[in-house]
Amino acid sequence: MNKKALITGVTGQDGSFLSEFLLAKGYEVHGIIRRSSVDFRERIAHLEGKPNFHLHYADMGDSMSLVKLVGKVQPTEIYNLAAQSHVQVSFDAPEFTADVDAVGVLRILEAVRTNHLEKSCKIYQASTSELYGKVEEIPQNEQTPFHPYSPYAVAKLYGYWIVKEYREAYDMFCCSGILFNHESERRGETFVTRKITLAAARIAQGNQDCLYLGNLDSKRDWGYAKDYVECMWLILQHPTPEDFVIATGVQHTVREFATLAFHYAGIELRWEGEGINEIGIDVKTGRTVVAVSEDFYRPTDVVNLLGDPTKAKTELGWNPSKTSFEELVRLMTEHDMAKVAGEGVAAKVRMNLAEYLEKGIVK
Ligand code: NAP
Ligand code: G4F
Repeated sequence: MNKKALITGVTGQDGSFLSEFLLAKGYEVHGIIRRSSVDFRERIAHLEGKPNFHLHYADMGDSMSLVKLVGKVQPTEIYNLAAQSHVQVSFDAPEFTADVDAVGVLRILEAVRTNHLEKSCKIYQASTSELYGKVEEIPQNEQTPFHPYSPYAVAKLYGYWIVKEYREAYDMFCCSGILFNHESERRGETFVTRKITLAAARIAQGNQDCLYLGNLDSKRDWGYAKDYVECMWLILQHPTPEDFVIATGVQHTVREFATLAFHYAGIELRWEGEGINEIGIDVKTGRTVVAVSEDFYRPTDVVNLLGDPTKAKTELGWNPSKTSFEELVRLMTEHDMAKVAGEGVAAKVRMNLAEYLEKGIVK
């Protein structure tokens, strides 16, 4: 049978890497996009026009669009990655987050049932380590109790349980990957890692003075997104539908991430002070280049995530140490150093052009 994947959230970080991965495996890939006033599809622009890559308008909040699309595509695998995925934003838009991240999962499951594809279509649900929230044990594995600690996590908890319920009630092949944080050069710019690597690059090149962060003590198990999408696929190739923790088993603080990113950008940091008064100083110039702002504190913050990937390692044969923390920070920082340098050149060209037009040197 031809392998046909439908990816919700195809424009996101994971959706773009997963599309590349599945196309390389010979899949026909279909992705859901939604209407926006600016068509910003940077992460998948290089895939558009490929014969096996197709985009369709639909929305996780619109059942009818999902039912019609699933019926039209007749996928053999669905990867449900679409979500309002920013934890801090979920405190400001909790209802929207619940609609997309919780009820959206139900809509996908029902779209499969409505089209009578329960026995031919496997479903992967993008679950999250945020379910462990105010953690009850360290490290966290498939048996660790959940304690969601944000509107995002509560919505994702519904997604997790409804997937389990449909698996048991209707014998569907649907599973959750409980993924710990995974980052890349394609990570959204308001997540802490990308915010840091971009700022380190801008500060190193004289385009920004200071980076403002929230909780520097927060600990995360950070992996590389490109390695993690392979696991999403492996979960659906497993003989039985099961849930898996996907993590590296290594933990670092936000402060450690920042120290290393600035190092790769050519700036050595020294930390002084505590809490809201903590600052990161450029050892060479004595300038404060990192400071703490309450604006980035959360009403409840998840501060100690560390995953135990033993089950994924032994049952899926997945390698959690493919990309080390150091390599991840280096590749993201190097990418952003080049991006910022490119922006500088483009700005200079625009300035020169404006000047030449004004002086009539070019018309
Ligand atoms: P991301 O970059 O924020 O991408 C989210 C995707 O969801 C985007 O394509 C977005 O489309 C789409 N989307 C949002 N609302 C939608 C709606 N109403 N209808 C249709 N599409 C909608 O997220 P990511 O980092 O790739 O993460 C992928 C999934 O894994 C998410 O479900 C996230 O919650 C989960 N997860 C991520 C991590 C991580 O560390 N990255 C860890 C655990 C779980 P637009 O481009 O149009 O906004
Ligand atoms: O990068 P973050 O925003 O990621 P967070 O909250 O862990 O969520 C990400 O990973 C989850 C998996 O565990 C996914 F489910 C979710 O979709 C998303 O991809 O924040 C990481 C930590 C937090 O503790 C936060 O308080 O960094 C801390 N932090 C400190 N300063 C900051 C900042 N976070 C952000 N976004 N911005 C800051 O300035």
